[in-house]
Amino acid sequence: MMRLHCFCQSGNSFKVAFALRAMGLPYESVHVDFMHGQTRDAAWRAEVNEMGEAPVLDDGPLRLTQSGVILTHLARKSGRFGGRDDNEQREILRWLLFDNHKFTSYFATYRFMKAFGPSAPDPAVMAFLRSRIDSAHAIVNKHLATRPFLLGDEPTIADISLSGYVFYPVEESGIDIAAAHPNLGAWIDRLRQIKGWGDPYEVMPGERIAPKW
Ligand SMILES: N[C@@H](CCC(=O)N[C@@H](CS)C(=O)NCC(=O)O)C(=O)O
Repeated sequence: MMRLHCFCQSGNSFKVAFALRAMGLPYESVHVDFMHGQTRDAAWRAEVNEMGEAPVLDDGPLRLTQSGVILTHLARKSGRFGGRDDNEQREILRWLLFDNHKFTSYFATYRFMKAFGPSAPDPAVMAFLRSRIDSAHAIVNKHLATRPFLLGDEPTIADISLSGYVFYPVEESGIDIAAAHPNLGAWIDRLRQIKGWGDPYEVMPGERIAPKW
């Protein structure tokens, strides 16, 4: 049985949980106590992930980190959501890189600082992040104006990757993605229809925390 090291606030982990469920691959969750510093612990880094991050997926002898690597592994393993040919696989990689650099990363940082950070966030930092988020969202919104999913008619792990944080409550980030970007809103609704989709707080372990700032 595969083991997913994750916690419920982690959209990067949700990408993997969503993929496993959509692909029909059985797995068990291992809670990472991120909120109490487990990923900063030297022993955890030595044993589980030197990069100090969730998600981590154990698949037999393989211990995989980086959601993009894990999603690619799962698509190959299941034969699903991985693109039909070399061109589609390159296109998926292009979106995974864009997601990790711009679409997920700025939003995840903004949301974490606003909802779960140890002190009230610096407005100048938040304004910078917000401009980067709005720009990334606008790019994907434009792309989705002419197709239901990133590569066309069918969802792939590119969609699953970009969707890591879009299902969390608006009050955590204060950013209503669907209201600002209707094509993203319609895409989010389509992703919710995929068999296996579940709310991040229901499919991953850990204690739910009310947004702080
Ligand atoms: N690019 C990584 C990002 C993973 C990541 O940033 N995970 C967060 C939790 S959602 C984390 O563990 N952050 C720890 C840190 O930044 O120190 C991936 O896609 O797996």
